[in-house]
Amino acid sequence: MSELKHMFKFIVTLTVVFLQLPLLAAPQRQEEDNRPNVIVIMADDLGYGDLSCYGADSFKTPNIDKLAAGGVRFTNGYCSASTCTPTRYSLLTGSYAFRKPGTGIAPPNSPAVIDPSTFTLPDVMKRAGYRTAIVGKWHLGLGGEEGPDWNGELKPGPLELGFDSCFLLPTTNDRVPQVYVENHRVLNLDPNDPLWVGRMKPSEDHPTGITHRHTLKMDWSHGHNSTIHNGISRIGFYTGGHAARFRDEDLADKWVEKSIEIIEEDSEDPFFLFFSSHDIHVPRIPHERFQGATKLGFRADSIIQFDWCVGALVNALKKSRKLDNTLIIVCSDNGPVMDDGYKDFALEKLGDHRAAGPYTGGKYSVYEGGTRTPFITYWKGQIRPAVSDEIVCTIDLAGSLAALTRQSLPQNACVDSFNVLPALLGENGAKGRDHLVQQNNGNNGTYALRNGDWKLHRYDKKTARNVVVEKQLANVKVPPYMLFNLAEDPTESNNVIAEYPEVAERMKKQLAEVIESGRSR
Ligand code: NG6
Ligand code: CA
Repeated sequence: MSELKHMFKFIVTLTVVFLQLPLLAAPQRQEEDNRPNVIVIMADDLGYGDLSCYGADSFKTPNIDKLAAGGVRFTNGYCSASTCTPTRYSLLTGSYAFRKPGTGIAPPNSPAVIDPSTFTLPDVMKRAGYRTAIVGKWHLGLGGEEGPDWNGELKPGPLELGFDSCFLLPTTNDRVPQVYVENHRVLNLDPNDPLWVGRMKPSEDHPTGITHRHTLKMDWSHGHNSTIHNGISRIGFYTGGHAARFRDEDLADKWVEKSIEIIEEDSEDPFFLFFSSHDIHVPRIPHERFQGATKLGFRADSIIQFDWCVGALVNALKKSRKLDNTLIIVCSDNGPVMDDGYKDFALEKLGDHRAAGPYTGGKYSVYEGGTRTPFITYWKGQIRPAVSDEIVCTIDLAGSLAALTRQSLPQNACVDSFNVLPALLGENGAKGRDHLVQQNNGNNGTYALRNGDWKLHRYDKKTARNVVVEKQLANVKVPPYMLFNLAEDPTESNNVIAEYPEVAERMKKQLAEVIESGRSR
């Protein structure tokens, strides 16, 4: 080899090494200081059409609209399931919930659904040096196999999954018990009044939504007729823990108060906050100051309350001069539902409002209304305002925030989480997902696969809870497969499986592959 050739090779090698240096090096202090704070704001049961920036015109959601107008508003943003526990499981693990048994709607005494050995979204952020916190709804179980030790240490839970701190609604607001959990303990629990939680009526004379129905401030319509607290009967039974019990009306204020503490904390490290609102899940009991805010009853009043929370977080960021350095993501855990067990007249007072926007179905279904939900990203000065049609999903936050913090995911972790960061940041020409699997609840064999404009439904059972959101929940007969073209038929009304057998075969195969291969990344 000639001298010149040697020299050339040397220069090329040197250049390659230099180009890779930033990728190989451990995060430098200087780089760390550029890491933005990240707040994931997840609403509960908020539908595609439930915000004025997504077309609602029966009421206004000015605070979220402001983020949408100054950030990216996604028209193809999804959560991964049409119920809470599996969506939250996927958000935190970056894996489809159908891969793991026991990821359906968690009962009050559910043990921790996510194994502490799992590499999670908060682990991603912690590894990048973030302070990590969750405030609000958990609904992913607490404790080992025996379930939660309500009077002792509640672990494993968020702190064993990468969160430095947690302030929780441990189950759902309609499931017992109505107490806060701070880190490993029920807050304000008096040891002389221990908390008992169970599935069976604890004594003959224990008042329930059935025996004391006349005393209720909000009547139930199905389920929700067990222990009464705050004039509302719930799913499941409990006794004791009186000093620890909250008022439903105060939940939103509490989430905001606790989140502001995280935002305002004086620290060199950025924070990752999962603001997990209980709004607008039943029982919908907004604070008195929001009751009557709309003409649509407590369901929409709770949307106004949620919007207020978003505004309060943004104000806190402004006040502490952190707004320019914070990526905010607004999303939902599943689509809308009208009557989810309480008589709050959501349907009767609905008027022209369409909670799922133009889509069919809602909570519990794999029609678009079940999982296509509001999805907004905002980062002042960094994200240029846009409306994006790219497909993005809450399951992608682990992969995308790993990219944001210049990390790669471990090979066997977050197996379904794609890096869609450029799309989330609204970069020109950036692509989202090319396909996405949706599911309803747990691993019960109801799936949908979206690929481009095509959507395949797959039902391994003969019936599914597929309902139009404005109607009462119903199990309906379903065929094993249906095929829709979302571009021509966004309401999934016209099953074209007979007309496009090749498309159907291709999609069936792709869906089976995603399910059987154990990973899609
Ligand atoms: C259902 C409840 C519903 C709601 C849902 C979970 C009845 C009849 N229905 O079983 O009210 O709590 O579970 O909602 O009890 S989720 O948004 O947390 O997934
Ligand atoms: Ca939900």
